[in-house]
Amino acid sequence: MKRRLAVAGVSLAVVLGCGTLPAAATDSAPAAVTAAAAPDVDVNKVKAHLNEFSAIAGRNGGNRRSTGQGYRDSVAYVKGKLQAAGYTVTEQPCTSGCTSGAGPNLIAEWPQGDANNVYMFGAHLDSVSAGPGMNDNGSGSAALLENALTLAQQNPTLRNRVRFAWWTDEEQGLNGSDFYVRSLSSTERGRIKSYYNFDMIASTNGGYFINHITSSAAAPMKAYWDSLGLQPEENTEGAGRSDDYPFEQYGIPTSGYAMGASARKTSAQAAKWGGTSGSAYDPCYHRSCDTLTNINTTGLDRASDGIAYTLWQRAVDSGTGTSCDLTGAVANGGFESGTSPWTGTTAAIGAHSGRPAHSGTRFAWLGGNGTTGTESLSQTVTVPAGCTQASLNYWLYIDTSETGSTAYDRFTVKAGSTTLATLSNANAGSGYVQRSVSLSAYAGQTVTLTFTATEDYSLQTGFLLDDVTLQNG
Ligand code: DTR
Ligand code: ZN
Ligand code: ZN
Repeated sequence: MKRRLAVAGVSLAVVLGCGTLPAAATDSAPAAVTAAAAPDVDVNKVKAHLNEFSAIAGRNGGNRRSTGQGYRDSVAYVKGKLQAAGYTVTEQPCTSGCTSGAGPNLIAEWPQGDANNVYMFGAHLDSVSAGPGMNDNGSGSAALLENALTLAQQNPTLRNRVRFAWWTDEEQGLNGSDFYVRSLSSTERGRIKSYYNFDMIASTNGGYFINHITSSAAAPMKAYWDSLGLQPEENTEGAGRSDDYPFEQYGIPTSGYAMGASARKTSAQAAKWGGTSGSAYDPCYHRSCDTLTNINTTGLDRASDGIAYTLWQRAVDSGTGTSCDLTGAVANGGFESGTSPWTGTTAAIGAHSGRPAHSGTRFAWLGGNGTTGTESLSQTVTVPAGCTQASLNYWLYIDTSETGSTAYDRFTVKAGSTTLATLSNANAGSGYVQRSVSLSAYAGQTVTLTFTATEDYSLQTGFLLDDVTLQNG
């Protein structure tokens, strides 16, 4: 049970954009120049990179583990290809948290587009010691490399910045990517609008899995696989187990493709995707048989093309000349600097004993009174016209004394009078969870965002809100 608030009802209003209609909604505007279509990524070229990784493992004791020469040779191969294509490439030694002797991360950025809006695409380049790691994770590494080379070759005008990463020491605990994210300043982290991960994208008995499939970051990944009729599912098996996790923990929206590891295909999945139900998605997961024959070429092709689709959607100039900068669109979203400009139940904002903030020391504690009432916080925000992928991200800790799955106490997120999300005591957990709703429909508009907690007469549910931001993607 929390403290009682003196003031009931806080609402948050956000104003989006500058009042212009999107081009599609007007017939008086000249036809927008549409973005160049995403290219087809040649799966044979992706497989040629896999052949190189296989040969490298063959020369180095049969693996590409992070501490071995097979890993360092893999780095040299990827780096050489990227540099020849015109990339600025950085080897980042992992100086803390990595296994002793692990080789570096490799980071490559295409030097075009808005450096304040970075879309990152990453894959781990190390294998386990047991084998050459062709599906895990030659597949993601090779698909990413061929995408980077295709981008350089096509050289479209970029609206946003594209950065690629090949991570070290993933197999020992996501160490290379964790080091990278920890090493960034908060300003640099804030520039990364989404991170896309590719780990095991050619499993021979695989499925079509997408990380955070309903998020706005995942939208282009899902749209591409939907267009192929693949009926993708959430990547539950891989949740928290690959290099997207450190980014997620810092509040950066993440998604990615995967085809699965040691978990077994269900009969429903075999019915829609083919393959063998009751068998592992990758029967050679972490084994010596994860060789060139352990590659699903069809899956690899579909993932490679979906990466290109996503990259083009996120970064290639749409030709409309509009840009999107959402920096500071939500003011005081972390509640660290007083209550302004929030309106409503501003007494909910503060450092409260007994419950933590998600970051910093202050947060908004809505509800939690165990008595009938409504509390809300509002702020008005503007979504610039160029922000056609805007999402409202927030961290919410639902803490309840209710039991069971009946919704008694509710939390809503509204834009104007439209309810974008409804949660309740039935969604309670043991800590903060990042949630997001799309505000893409509000590009070019000003809108009031309102977070509201409504409780019934007994058994408290507290809705702890922190780190509210607007992001592109
Ligand atoms: N990071 C993977 C672990 C993993 C486990 N399940 C999945 C499913 C989909 C992708 C990855 C994973 C590894 O490198 O072993
Ligand atoms: Zn992996
Ligand atoms: Zn692995």
